[in-house]
Amino acid sequence: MRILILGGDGYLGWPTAMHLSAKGHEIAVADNYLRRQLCREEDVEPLFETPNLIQRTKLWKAVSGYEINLFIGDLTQWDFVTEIFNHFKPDCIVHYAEQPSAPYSMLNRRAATCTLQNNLMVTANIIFAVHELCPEAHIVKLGTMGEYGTPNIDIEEGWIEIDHKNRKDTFLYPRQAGSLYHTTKIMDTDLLWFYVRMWDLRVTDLMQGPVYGLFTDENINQNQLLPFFNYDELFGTVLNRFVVQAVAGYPLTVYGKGGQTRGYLNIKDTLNCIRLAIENPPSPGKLQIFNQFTETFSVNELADMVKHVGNQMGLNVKIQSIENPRKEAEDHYYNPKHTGLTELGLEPNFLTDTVLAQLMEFVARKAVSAALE
Ligand code: USQ
Repeated sequence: MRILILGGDGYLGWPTAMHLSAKGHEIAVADNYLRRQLCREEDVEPLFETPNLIQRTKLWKAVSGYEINLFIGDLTQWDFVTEIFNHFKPDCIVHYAEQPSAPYSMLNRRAATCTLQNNLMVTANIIFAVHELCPEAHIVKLGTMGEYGTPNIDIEEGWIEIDHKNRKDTFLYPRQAGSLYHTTKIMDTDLLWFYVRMWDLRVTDLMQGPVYGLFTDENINQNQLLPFFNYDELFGTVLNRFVVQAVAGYPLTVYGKGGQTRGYLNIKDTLNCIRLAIENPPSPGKLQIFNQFTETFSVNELADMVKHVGNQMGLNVKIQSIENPRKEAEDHYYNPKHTGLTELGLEPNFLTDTVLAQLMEFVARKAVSAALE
């Protein structure tokens, strides 16, 4: 298949590009380096430098023999989008091209409008480009479990049947986000669902939880091909952050009571989920939704696991509850369904002590080499 990956420079975009390329698909990536720019502006650089996309695609060619097509530009610009679609003619579009940080989106007006403008304009441009230029193509959109929030009832997989005054109908499961970033993902879902109904698009919306890890089958022993690894309070997701804190001898920053529970997954499983979604497109006029995570943990549980593994490695890991910088429930019911991707064949890579130890050892080696530079 010809697969276009939007946001192909990102934490998930680049590993996805290599994974699908290794499976023999024809891949193109598009990116404007927004994430790199925002990290520089906020002075929150990742743990180690990563090559740019020109360098990454060359390295991948040298390692695998596969070519990845490259488009550098801004997907909020219609001319750039049509240039890519006319040139590459995708069968499938994987849409990661969004400002991905909840705390960044809440920083100030500028960060808020950047998130709104970027996320919604890219989604709108992709919808119009598919409709006008390749109406048969399948859009695989990265949504987030955070669209559902933390309701006091079970979370269904995208849809809920409502029985009201003796009549029944099926609706999108109620959404109630806890950040502007998550709200843009709800708006994306609404836009996609609207145009699925209007134009018979084929869309899969993946409600993903926080991802952890660095290693995939394609970057093993290839440090230059690793994704970004942010550990700061804006772009670092919680487990990656705790791993770096443990290695650095910094107390693990549990926000508030630490009962915040989310559905987590290993980066390897993100790639498998995306591949499974691509291999199982919905029919035209259908919005397919999967909840994309493999196991749930509270922040306290994650901190305890990192402390346990860190202490086994000889680190003296401490946990510290700090005032929660976010407005969120710290103690809540959480029971989301997630059977769709398993039924398609997902075999989860669970969070074990070995997986954590591998990540912590890698981060420790990076810290030593940085100290020697
Ligand atoms: N947390 C801490 N201490 C920290 C950092 C985070 O207790 O030092 C807590 C947060 O308050 C939150 C939980 O850990 O309750 C998860 O936070 P996170 O930063 O790992 O994840 P989040 O901001 O929710 O966003 C991440 C990705 C986002 C994705 C989302 C999936 O950045 O792109 O959509 O995970 S979900 O959380 O299911 O909405």
